[in-house]
Amino acid sequence: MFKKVLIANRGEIALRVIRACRELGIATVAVYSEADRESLHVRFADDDVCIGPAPARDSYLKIPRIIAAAEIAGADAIHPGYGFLAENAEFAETCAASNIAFIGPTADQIRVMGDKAAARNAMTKVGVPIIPGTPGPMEDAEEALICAREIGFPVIIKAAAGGGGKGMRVATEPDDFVRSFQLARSEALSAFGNGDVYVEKYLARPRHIEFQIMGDRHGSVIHLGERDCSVQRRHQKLIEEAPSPGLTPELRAAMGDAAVKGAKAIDYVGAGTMEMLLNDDGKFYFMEMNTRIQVEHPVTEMLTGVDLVKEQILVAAGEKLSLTETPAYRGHVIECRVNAEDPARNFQPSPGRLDVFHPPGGPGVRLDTHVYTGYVVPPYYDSLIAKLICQGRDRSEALRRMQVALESFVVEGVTTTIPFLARVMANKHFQAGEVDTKFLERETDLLREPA
Ligand code: MV4
Repeated sequence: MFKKVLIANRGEIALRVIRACRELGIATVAVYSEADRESLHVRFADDDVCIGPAPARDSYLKIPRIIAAAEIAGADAIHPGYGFLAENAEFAETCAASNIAFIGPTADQIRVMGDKAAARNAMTKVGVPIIPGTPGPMEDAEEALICAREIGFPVIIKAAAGGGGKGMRVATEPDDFVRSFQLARSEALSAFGNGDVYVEKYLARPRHIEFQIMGDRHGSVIHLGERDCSVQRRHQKLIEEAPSPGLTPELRAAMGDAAVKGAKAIDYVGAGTMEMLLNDDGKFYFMEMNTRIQVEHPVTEMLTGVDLVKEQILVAAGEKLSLTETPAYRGHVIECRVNAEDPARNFQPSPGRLDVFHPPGGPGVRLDTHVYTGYVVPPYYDSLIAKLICQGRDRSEALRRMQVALESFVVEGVTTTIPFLARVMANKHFQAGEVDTKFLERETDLLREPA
């Protein structure tokens, strides 16, 4: 087993990884930017190294500084968390070349899933359904238009190097296709340094359903159920839940089988997520795979009782997964992301001092956070201050627990999304489980405090 793990991250996920290491008896090293000197991850780790100024590009994204910190502190493994370098194949490669275990998949696995066109091909080969579209990237706009007509409008043009909603354009009719295609190509080139784009059928109101995958180096790949992440805004997830209220047992089984088959196709090792779209006609498609632990992983942890971060560490050290099949589900789980943002002002960040931070609690309530009364939310990073996860015997108990928890959650000094989340919980469509990726575009009243 590893002796010392460096956590190449900050905030709540750094604390989450430190906890898992402590349970396993592994020492920890925190890295921090000058803006995070007072952060809990620095205090809770056994060792800490400052890696540069506040902007992430000068600290949390600097590969040589993180590798140097690991060497100085004597870490034999690095956990990347999510965001920052978590899906950077070059970072995974540099770790390996420096004799440091990367707690995650191989660089090749990150690379193939990072190229969304290559990922589609890998899935097609093993019979995992993909959204009808071009077999690969298209260069010529007129040729692409011929394909688009065959696919049928509306279509969506996606950057191969994109993902998570970056570099996408919808073309509703042939007349605006060529212009959209050229724009998508030049945007992809300037955003990712890679102008490859492909074309897909555009689904108007899909649900976003993702399956949690775990694989080990002994050939075992399992899924741990799905999460419904349809409530999003500008590709930022706000609420996640499991099981999805939109799946029948048959659909769940079919999607789970496809997710495992897709991950097995690349001999996937570690924690990963197969993102799928479920169309309103009941058909599902692979969309992309995330090769990291995700923000919403606690939903699955509460649903299954499995510690996913501990499994990641065990698997990276060459051990077998602690379970051989999908575990039983324990009722229903909902997660709300609490951000220091103002929903009425376009979710504008609201950094600053937390004059009061009084968290909720009770049975079935989990709060993953790095903040405390007096903590100053810095303006440099994403504005997540807490993840509130509530479990119940069924959806209505989980939902009620979430409502009570949100009502008793007191944060003063910054504007937070707590009142907005409480309004979503009280929304009749949300309560009925009728959500899709356009939910918030329809229910715009939820963004403002009622008069
Ligand atoms: C789509 C789509 C509809 N049709 N692809 C958004 C994130 C990125 N991973 C892909 N996304 C989408 N791809 C086709 N062919 C709709 C979206 C989409 C979306 C997907 C999941 C959750 C929220 C979303 C919000 C807008 C668009």
